Amino acid sequence: MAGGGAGMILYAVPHSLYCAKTRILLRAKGLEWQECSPAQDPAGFAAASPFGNLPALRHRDFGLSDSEAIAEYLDEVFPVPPMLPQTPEARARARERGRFHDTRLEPAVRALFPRVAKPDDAAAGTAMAAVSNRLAQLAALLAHPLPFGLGDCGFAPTFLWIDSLAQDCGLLPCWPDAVLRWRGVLEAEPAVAQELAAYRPHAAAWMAEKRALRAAPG
Ligand SMILES: N[C@@H](CCC(=O)N[C@@H](CS)C(=O)NCC(=O)O)C(=O)O
Repeated sequence: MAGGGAGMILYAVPHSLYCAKTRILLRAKGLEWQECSPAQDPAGFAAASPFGNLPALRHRDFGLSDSEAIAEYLDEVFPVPPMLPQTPEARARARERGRFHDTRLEPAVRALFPRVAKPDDAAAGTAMAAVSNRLAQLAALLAHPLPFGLGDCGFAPTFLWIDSLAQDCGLLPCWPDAVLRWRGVLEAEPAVAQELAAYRPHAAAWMAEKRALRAAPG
């Protein structure tokens, strides 16, 4: 099996962006994995993720959840290619970028998800302004250049959601030039391009499912 990964199970659901984030790391590492939904293996999922978080991983007899913890684990167990840079400062920057994604940008985007089934122009406007604010902060973080790695994996799926949600609510966020340039480089990474190609139809299916819940115009 190229690059290893024997006995690797990823607990995931198709539309989850954190699961897409973890698959980008698996792809970048050249690892193979089997995918399993929590419903297919509730006991295995509960053992790997006692607090119900997706993604979760089982590697042989070791279970773990949270995309960042999984990424750090995989980078230690399968060190080639490395997904963290060489120096302590650059490694800290990469982690800072990854945490910014998980704790700042993605939660701002997540606030728009309920608006697909239940449109609300004022709430969408407030949420999209918060996304623009986070994108401006990301532009500042990008002033620290880093090789593609662990801290970057969440951004491409989140950018995909920003596009879908913006199209849905008719409000565009403000994309700083530095973020747009970096997005182009990021999406040209083979692991990212492969995952986006696989993930895009699942995100679109989720959008269609939620849009179908909208009350018919009376
Ligand atoms: N910080 C977590 C966030 C993951 C997350 O929000 N996952 C969602 C699916 S995309 C989830 O598990 N939701 C169900 C739950 O938290 O109980 C990570 O990086 O794994």
